[in-house]
Amino acid sequence: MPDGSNGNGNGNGNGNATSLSVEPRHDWTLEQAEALFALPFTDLIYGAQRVHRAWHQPNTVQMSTLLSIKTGGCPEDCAYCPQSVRYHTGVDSDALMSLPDVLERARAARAAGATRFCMGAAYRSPKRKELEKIALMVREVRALGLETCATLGMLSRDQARELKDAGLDYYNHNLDSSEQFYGQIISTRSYQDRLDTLAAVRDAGMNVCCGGIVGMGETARDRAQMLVTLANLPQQPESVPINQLVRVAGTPLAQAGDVDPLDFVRTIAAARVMIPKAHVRLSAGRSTMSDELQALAFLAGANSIFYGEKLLTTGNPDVEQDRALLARLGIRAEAAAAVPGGT
Ligand code: SAM
Ligand code: DTB
Ligand code: SF4
Repeated sequence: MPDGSNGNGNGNGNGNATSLSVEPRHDWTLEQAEALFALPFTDLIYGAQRVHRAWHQPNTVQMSTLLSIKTGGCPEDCAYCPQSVRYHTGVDSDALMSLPDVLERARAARAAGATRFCMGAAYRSPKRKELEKIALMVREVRALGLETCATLGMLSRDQARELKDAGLDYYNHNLDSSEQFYGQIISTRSYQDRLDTLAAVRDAGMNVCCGGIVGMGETARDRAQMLVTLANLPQQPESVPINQLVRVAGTPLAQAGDVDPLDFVRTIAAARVMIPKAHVRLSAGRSTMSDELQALAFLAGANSIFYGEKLLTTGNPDVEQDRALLARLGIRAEAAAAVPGGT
């Protein structure tokens, strides 16, 4: 085929890896996204690489370290989550960590090579006093020269502005899946609640970190639909975490079926194509992934990881293991965005 066509064109410009637009589009249809997921595997990866190299430095990953600053006791009923008070998972409900303890962990993350520090709290939404304390944490962590991220549940517009004023760079709030599937996973808040928080975060001027989970029993169509929703937002997220479900005993999804690893990689590749400028994060689930599967995810356009031996309550590969993997692959850590340096 002298024109480089792979013969899979479906007339909408997305069935052919060489015709995939490298520009962000906000008019994705579900049919186009499903056609992307259904491409021959190497065509999809090739398309993702083309998009990746148009916008990103190849062979670099952004490294974020997570800290659970308030663990457990959450009133929400997210079926995947070990921190919901409704499930018996062995995760205790702790108080909000103190500022000195958080700063000690942030300094350690910086010393290990992380450039972003992400503080997670098991809240439905933060209360006034809690937000005041967290805003102070954000200020002080940023003064260490780290980019700051928080994930605290739903935010009002005023709360989003308060965090922005404190210097919060990113807010993580995941759609988790398609609107259609969401109702089977969470009943205590709506998909629209999630979208409203994302709009409040965006309007306050923060970067949006928003993605989802693969492996909860959703279909390929649900994965495609979630990415359509993200891609078609007025402004696409800057960061897109793709988590593989960590099956935690005691949660309703403890017995969820295995994900086909190649379908997981397809989700990463589709996120890369549909949200071209974002950092796509290979997020939860790496502890059970082989080096080869992680290499495929990087090949598919993932360029960010959680770095450090713990996610929020579950394990993550240790730092030495990740350093060895990245060295094997010739991948280096991405430099931090300019954050006013501190102590
Ligand atoms: N409570 C806040 C919220 O739900 O927005 C912030 C913390 S919550 C733990 C952040 C995200 O972690 C969830 O939206 C979900 O995508 C992810 N997550 C939680 N449990 C997980 C699991 N077992 N496996 C994979 N991802 C998980
Ligand atoms: C995201 O998308 N994944 C992270 C982060 N955002 C907050 C959380 C993963 C949590 C995995 C289960 C746990 O460790 O509790
Ligand atoms: Fe609570 Fe967040 Fe876990 Fe849902 S995902 S139960 S909101 S901590």
